[in-house]
Amino acid sequence: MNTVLRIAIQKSGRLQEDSLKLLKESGLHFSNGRDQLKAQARNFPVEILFLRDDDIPQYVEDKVADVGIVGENVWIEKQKDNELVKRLDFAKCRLSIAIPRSENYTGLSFLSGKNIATSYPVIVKQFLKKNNIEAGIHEISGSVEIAPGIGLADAICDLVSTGSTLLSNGLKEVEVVLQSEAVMIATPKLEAEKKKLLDQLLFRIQAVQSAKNNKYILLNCPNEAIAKITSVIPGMKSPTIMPLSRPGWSSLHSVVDENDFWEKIDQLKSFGAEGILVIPIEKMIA
Ligand code: PRT
Ligand code: ZN
Repeated sequence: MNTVLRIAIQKSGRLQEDSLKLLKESGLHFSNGRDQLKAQARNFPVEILFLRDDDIPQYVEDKVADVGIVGENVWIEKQKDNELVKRLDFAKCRLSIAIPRSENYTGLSFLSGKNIATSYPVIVKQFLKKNNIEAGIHEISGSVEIAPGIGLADAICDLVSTGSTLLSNGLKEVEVVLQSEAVMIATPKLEAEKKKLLDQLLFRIQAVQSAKNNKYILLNCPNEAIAKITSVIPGMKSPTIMPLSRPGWSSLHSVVDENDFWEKIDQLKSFGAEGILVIPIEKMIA
């Protein structure tokens, strides 16, 4: 039988769309119906399993799936025998402690002897232990943010992204316990054939991620500015430079990092660059 790499992703929820997108951008073609439990890629030996995110670390440990995509928060909480193979740069959030806005927060010692409601008892316990704080942990599975309001707990520890849930429940964030994003996990000691497939997939994901973080840039500049401009946007090896029909001018093509994009554009303009075009890159292989 041909080897197939089984990848578990969330069936529905915050991770689902970006997980599917990542696999599709990595060139996997498959159809995903609403109530499907699994899908077979048509052009790559991969099978996709659709599961609840909380179950994914266990399935990966049990080798029902070889690889899974979950929030780092879930991965750490479940403490399963999995390896983190790639950070995926989506579903970014933080796991934070929050208390009623009316309370005066005096630092971590505020939590001593208090009751904290959370869906992440393992992570909270580790955090308290590390900081030498003795506090009660009240595990609840959903709507953690209402716990202080109904007298169930003094504080909560829950995921935060914009902070609006805390705000509308009269809470304030006081400690960040963990920064999280979607991660790819794998069973340790994957058999050689599957490891090869995983490496191919990781290579493609890397190309997709690099492309997202970079832009293709074209500009016109006076020839005497080429050296300065090259020092700002050196590109992958070096920029491509082509003469314009207008004497003394060139067209320069390179790649620029998304993160310092605006700062660099300002520099390029000050060096005399004109007619700057910036174009998205679909895949980028160094
Ligand atoms: O059904 P299943 O068990 O598969 O899904 P789920 O309901 O357990 O998880 P889901 O889909 O809600 O979240 C999946 C993963 O998305 C989480 O494990 C995180 O890794 C990631 N993620 C990113 C978030 C958030 N951002 C987030 N904001 N998960 C949950 N939230 C919730 C949070 O719990 C709180 O209720 O959103 C609210 C806070 O958001 P803000 O924007 O108001 O701060
Ligand atoms: Zn879940």
